[in-house]
Amino acid sequence: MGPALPEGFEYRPGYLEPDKARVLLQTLDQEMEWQQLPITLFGRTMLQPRLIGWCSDHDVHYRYSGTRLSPKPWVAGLDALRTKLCTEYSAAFNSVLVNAYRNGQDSMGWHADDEPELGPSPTIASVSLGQARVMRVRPRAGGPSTGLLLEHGSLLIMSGNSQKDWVHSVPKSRKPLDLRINLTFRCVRPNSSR
Ligand SMILES: O=C(O)CCC(=O)C(=O)O
Repeated sequence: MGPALPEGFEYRPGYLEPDKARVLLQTLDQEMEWQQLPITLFGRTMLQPRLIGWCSDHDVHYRYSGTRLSPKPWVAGLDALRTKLCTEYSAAFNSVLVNAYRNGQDSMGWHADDEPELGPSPTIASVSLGQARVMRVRPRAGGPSTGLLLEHGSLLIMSGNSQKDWVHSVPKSRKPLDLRINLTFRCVRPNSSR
């Protein structure tokens, strides 16, 4: 067993049956409308090292990473998964932000999902498909990080103070890694970001 996860993080390996998760990965790879967003760091603008996709209910807009994501129809398979997660976690997920890590060079820097339209203590349901990748989690106030391997078909629930007190990242790897698609189901307050 790995190190204990901080309060507010719950990891469920094998949440999706492996073959179903594989089919979903392939469907999303082909059917998602992928985009690569810019990011400005220290005055330099470059492309973020991953692709993103987005699906939401008709009234959900999200300001994310300097971009305004407008409502996009639910891609096959995601709406059913959203419904299952809403029931199991008594949540009102109305959108999913999808990240595609094409290889070991794709990554996500340290951040918290703390956009105002998610509310003060959001519940985020994060489903991983394909290549297992390590997520690192560390206290916002500083201190050592904990690594968590996010495996094919797994579910990570982040709730409570997980975004207020902690930051997380998916670092690059020198190993040759395959495609990983990560789904983060969120409840964005409707009309909050027009
Ligand atoms: O890819 C992951 O597991 C992390 C995704 C993430 O941190 C995010 O979408 O905010």
